[in-house]
Amino acid sequence: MKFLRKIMTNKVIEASLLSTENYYKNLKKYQIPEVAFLGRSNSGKSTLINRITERKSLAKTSGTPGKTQTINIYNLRFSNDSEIHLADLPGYGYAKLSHKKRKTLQNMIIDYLAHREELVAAFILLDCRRKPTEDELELRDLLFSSGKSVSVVLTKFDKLNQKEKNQSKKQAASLFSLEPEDLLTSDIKGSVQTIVDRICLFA
Ligand SMILES: Nc1nc2c(ncn2[C@@H]2O[C@H](COP(=O)(O)OP(=O)(O)OP(=O)(O)O)[C@@H](O)[C@H]2O)c(=O)[nH]1
Ligand SMILES: [Mg+2]
Repeated sequence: MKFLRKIMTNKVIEASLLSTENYYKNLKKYQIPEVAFLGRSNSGKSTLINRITERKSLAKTSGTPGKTQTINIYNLRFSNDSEIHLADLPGYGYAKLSHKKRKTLQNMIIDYLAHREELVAAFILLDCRRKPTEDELELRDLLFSSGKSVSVVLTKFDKLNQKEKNQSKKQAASLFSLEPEDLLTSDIKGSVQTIVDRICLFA
């Protein structure tokens, strides 16, 4: 059983930044499937990219929201030799940016979701400590109407006790019409293998 689990477990063996653009139309077209990390600013998108690729600073992270302001596409190769592109997107709706900048970033995400043909699956990252905002619900609706596969990742799970973890899962499951066991979780140190395996499904 242990052996079986081992051969079914995928690892990212190569990861590199492929392109950085501020408009979806400037993104090159590829024959490789793409998955995207979305969510509000500071939800932990760039941090999770570093975790799953086991790189310290492949994606730039910051304690201050609004760090990622471009679409950054990474190329990942797995131990089973499959390949996928992973897009790190800016935060959706960060109130402290100027109205103009916020609109520009929101439109960048809306256009990307509507037109990126390579996109096969979206991962929405939710900070498990926070009640979902209007912006996050708007993003959820955009994802649902994109027709792509949607996975939910509750981030910063290390910040909650067991009771809060259960409550947070229940709340997110109901918002996304999922069962609590369908949700993915991540924390600063624990394993992110289930997330790697979920991404690998689309490669
Ligand atoms: N404790 C804890 N902190 C986390 C976790 N994930 C991210 N953080 C912290 O949250 C902050 C924001 O992380 P980022 O990865 O930059 O967030 P982002 O979603 O890429 O933010 P934007 O680029 O602004 O959209 C950083 O200070 C991270 O160290 C986690 O699982 N646990
Ligand atoms: Mg970021």
